[in-house]
Amino acid sequence: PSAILLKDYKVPPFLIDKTELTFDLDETNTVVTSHLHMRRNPACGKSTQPLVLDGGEDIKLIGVAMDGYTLPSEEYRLVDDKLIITATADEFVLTCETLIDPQNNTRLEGLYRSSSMFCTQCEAEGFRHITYYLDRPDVMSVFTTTIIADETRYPVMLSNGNETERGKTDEGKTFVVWHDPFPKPAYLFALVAGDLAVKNDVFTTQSKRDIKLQIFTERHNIDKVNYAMEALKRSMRWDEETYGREYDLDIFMIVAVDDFNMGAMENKGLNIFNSSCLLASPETTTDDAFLRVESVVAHEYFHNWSGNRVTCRDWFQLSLKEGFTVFRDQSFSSDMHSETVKRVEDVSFLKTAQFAEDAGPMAHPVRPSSYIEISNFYTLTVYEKGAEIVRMIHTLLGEEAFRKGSDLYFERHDGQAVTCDDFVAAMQDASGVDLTLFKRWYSQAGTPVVTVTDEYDEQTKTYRLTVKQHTPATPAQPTKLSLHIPIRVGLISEQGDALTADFHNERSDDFVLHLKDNEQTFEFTSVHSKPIPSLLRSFSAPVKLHYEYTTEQLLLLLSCDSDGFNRWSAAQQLAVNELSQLIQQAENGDAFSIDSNLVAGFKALLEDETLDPAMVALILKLPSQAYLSELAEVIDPQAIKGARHFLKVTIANALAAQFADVYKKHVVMGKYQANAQDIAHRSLKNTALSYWAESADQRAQTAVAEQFKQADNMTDQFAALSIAVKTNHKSAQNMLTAFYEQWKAEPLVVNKWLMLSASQESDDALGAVKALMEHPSFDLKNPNKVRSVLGGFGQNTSGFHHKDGSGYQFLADQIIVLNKRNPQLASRLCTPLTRWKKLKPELSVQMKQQLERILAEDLSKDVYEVVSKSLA
Ligand code: B3K
Ligand code: ZN
Repeated sequence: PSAILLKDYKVPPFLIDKTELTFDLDETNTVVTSHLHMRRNPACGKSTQPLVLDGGEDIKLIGVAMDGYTLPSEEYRLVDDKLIITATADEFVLTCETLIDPQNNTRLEGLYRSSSMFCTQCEAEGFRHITYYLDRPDVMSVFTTTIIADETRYPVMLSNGNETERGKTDEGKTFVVWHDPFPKPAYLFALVAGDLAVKNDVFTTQSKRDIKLQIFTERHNIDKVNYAMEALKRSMRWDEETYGREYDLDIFMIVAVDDFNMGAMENKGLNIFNSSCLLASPETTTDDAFLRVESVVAHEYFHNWSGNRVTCRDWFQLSLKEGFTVFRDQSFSSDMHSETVKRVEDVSFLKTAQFAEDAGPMAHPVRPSSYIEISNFYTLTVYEKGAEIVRMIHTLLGEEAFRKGSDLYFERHDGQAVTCDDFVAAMQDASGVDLTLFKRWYSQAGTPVVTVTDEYDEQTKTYRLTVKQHTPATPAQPTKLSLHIPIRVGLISEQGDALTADFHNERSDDFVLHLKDNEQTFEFTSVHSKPIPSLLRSFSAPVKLHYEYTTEQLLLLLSCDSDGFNRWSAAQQLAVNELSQLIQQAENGDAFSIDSNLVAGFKALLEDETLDPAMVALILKLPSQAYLSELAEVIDPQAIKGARHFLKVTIANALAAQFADVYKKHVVMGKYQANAQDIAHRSLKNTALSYWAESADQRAQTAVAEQFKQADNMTDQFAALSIAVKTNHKSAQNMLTAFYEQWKAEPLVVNKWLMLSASQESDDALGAVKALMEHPSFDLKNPNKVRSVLGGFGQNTSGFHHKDGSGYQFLADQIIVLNKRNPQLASRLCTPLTRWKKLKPELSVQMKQQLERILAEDLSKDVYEVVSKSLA
């Protein structure tokens, strides 16, 4: 397979003004008829280029006609899934009839079946699996869609826009016509048909238009959509208030489906969701999952402006819509709950997973310059680092100018397919802030390392920060340029108070430094005592920061920094420092020993009742196995696991009484609510329990078992179950069995059970996982189930990282099976194997062997790209 390059972009030779589609739905033989009103693109001048339409190996062309004239077979060609017509007029209507098989579409791209319904997924290039088309985002067309089906089995038939007509065909089937007045690329097309239940609501916009809101699910799930509906209305209000964006159509629909490759999809007026990102009820859904539902509902809704009204010129620009929309959904969640908690969670995720991607074989810029399969570029870099770029622009411009910039962007480009450069240009033009140098963030891959040193001159009361930057080489980018990095800094006295200074004619204790060169010194004057710098406040740039803090300084920042994010960051650094020592001891085969500084810090936190419980819970969470792996030069999974366990037990035993006390104090009374306050208390309570249960205090074991039995909500029940499994509670096995029996009729809960069971460490962890894949609840067609089991197994250190390589071999086997069935899913499952170079040598060779074994297969583009780049 060959690579597609950004530099080869050319405007489309043809445009499609109108697209008329008819679907005669049938499980295995759906006939799709398209009428495409086409003309040559005036931007190409006088051209005679042939018409080349995208298709797929899984669609069968029945016939093609031009202006009603059926083309004989010598007047068109089918080459590499493309339909080529050499001679065309300047303007014409092309009619195509194709035959597709939704029932056997296991790729879950194009039109497919999930349970008893029909649904679609067209981003990025799924539409070509429905009919021949110019399947690229810069071809925007007005769609009219007719759906024909048997009404008794498919009473609900939906597509984008408004329903304009409904009636009976001559054969007694029902037809429904949908018209979407907004021109859109094919990737935003959607169709749903099924016997679905609906929840209705209304949202009144700022200009007093009533929008009909509808959420559709299979009948047994309709009692679980209230939270999503409320979240949708909050999102609509927030986008009006924060960005001045009002919804455009008169109806907005969401449909939940069980089989879905991603979280959700922003199809115009008809979002389609993985049911795991939409359904929620206190009994079956954890706090984290409630928050995820809220943020995904918001994310997809926000795409209506940042994605649909203004879309991408080509797929290299994916972050134009994704980075911006993630930034928007993060800001929304931050406004709905706690700003600091949200920031800590997002940054923690970025530093764990995106930094690892940036350091691995698939590292790519936020705007990639080449790809083999675009599905592989729906990455943490495009999404999360992309959002950080928008956040940095927000920091550089300030709230007000940023809003002017976004207003200008939407006004200038409404109805267009544009580039990341266009976005930055609007921000620059509206604010007057020069972003020329800043734009390198879009084209340069890798995580910059920022190293800070400082000096204080007692005599002149001058404080200097010297800041250096360096970005390590990444595949295909051996040399790196310096970036424009906004570094927010605060100064704190040795007593823990804010310390003011003069800097660039401003007296403050909080500044944004603009690092642009490889090395720069920033001078602060009239600084009355020696400061401790609070660096990179609220994580003002996605970089790795190095500054030689002493333990005392970190403890001071932990207790006194006015920036909540940096208090967390200080605690993380303290924990990382201690864990690094322990990991070293494990690797050397030494007995663990530590004089933990965390104990004193944590004790103070646990005893201070004035603190935000959510923050305390976050600070108490030790750096994860995955984050410590990212930090490691060479990963020794067993050593990391052992070190974390030792530190946790040490802290647990030292502070058992405090954890028991906090556990009891933060029990939430009354009816379950997924609001910030209650979530915070549950989070602290369950974090305390996770420590207490590691201590020698037997009462903790009773508390775990009691909570599991008594809990009236999934957050508490699942927390107790997870703690029991992770601490080898004597009833862990019984609890797992009881949990399955209680919830076997709820697939989303069963997924959690599958994941936890697969992560359970044991001597025969692999055997246990194989048994799970034979379990009646497992289903290879359902990506959520596959991800639960294989994702859980990936966290199973003794099973996945078994020294005989059997864990890696097993994962490779699954990838090989799924490669044909569902290439997108298979490709994502490769991620753990792409880290092979960083593993300790005896594991590294085993992983590499499995990658080589996969590469020897007949591979989809998706899997081929990831595996071949990993071995390069
Ligand atoms: N835009 C979709 C992603 C579709 C991915 C297809 N491979 C979800 C989102 O970011 O909102
Ligand atoms: Zn998105």
